Amino acid sequence: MSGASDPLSVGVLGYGFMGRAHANALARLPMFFPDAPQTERAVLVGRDGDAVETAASRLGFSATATDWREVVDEVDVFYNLGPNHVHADPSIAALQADTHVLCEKPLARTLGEAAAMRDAARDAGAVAGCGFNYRYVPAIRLAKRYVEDGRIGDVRQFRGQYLQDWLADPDSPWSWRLDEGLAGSGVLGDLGAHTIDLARFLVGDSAGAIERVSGHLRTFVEERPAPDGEGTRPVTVDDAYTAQAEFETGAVGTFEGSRYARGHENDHRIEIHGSAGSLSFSLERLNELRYAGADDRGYERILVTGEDDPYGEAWWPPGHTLGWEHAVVHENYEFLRSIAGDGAFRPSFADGYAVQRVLEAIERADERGEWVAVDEISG
Ligand code: 4PW
Repeated sequence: MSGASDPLSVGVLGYGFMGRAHANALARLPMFFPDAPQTERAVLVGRDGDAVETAASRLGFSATATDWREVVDEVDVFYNLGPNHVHADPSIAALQADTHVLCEKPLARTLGEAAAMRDAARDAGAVAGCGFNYRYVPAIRLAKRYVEDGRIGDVRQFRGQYLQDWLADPDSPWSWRLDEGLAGSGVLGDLGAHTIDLARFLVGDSAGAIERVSGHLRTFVEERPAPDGEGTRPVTVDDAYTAQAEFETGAVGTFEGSRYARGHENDHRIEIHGSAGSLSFSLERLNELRYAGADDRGYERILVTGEDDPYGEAWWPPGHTLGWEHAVVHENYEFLRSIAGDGAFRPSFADGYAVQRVLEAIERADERGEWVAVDEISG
């Protein structure tokens, strides 16, 4: 590990989509957020030695490893960007060595694993963050500001949909995301976790906790072509889910997710309706927030790229839009700042656990065909 004034050494497990997103964020930080703690992309971890070497040279890591056990107590910070089935053990081992951890979402496959991770984080002298990156989209942060400033009034309704289309073709190949043992759940954990996290983030302070939920999960295609072209493999998770929710104040919620929604490649939509106004956001137009106040005849479109908007000063002149990857840069910035002692990082492992509890309640509600109280769920 490095000394007090050295850059933080970062070990990263995974070099797929999330590995690239976070390596990009670490590379961008010194250019756009000069007050961010310095980091060194020290070790990239993956099972395939040749592939990890190639990825490391492209993503700017100085060393590689094929076993996370050799890495978690050798670095200052460990990014767990692997598939869901490798979230728990490496993250817990890192926290036991007081290594800071950023783990991708959903926190774990099961509530039991999530509870063990939350406990390890509680007992560690290290920061533990869960990768709900959409909290760091500027328009989402502005939405939170609007809720806090009372521009929505009393929150009455939260509506969240996360829609994708990459499984609409029944010949799309099988992957780990379609296996319950590897992923935990399907669309519910992969996309629904983001929606539930945003519900907690945006209206949790005003509408309170999610108290009870209904649940409906469906698998449309039961088997898919094996990735190696040899036969098929079973799909053991949901392709789509819907759920209703009730918050502590009596506010109502609806959550929906699908990887089967043709016409929506990656669209996370949020609407909040309150006694004084409404907010509307779509990830397909992530630079915009729409707001309707009590006296407005419709929504006003706010371009969230001004200097006073969240993170606006760090990037381009007003009106020069941002993309998906910028939220990951902001997430890394806040996470590293909290390691340097500048405030507690949220979403924490406790937040990841709280989301997992709602996911579990939705699954139970589906199995039982009735509403389930979230505080009945433990693990
Ligand atoms: O976390 C999510 C992923 O698992 C992402 O934000 C989008 O959906 C992209 O891939 C999946």
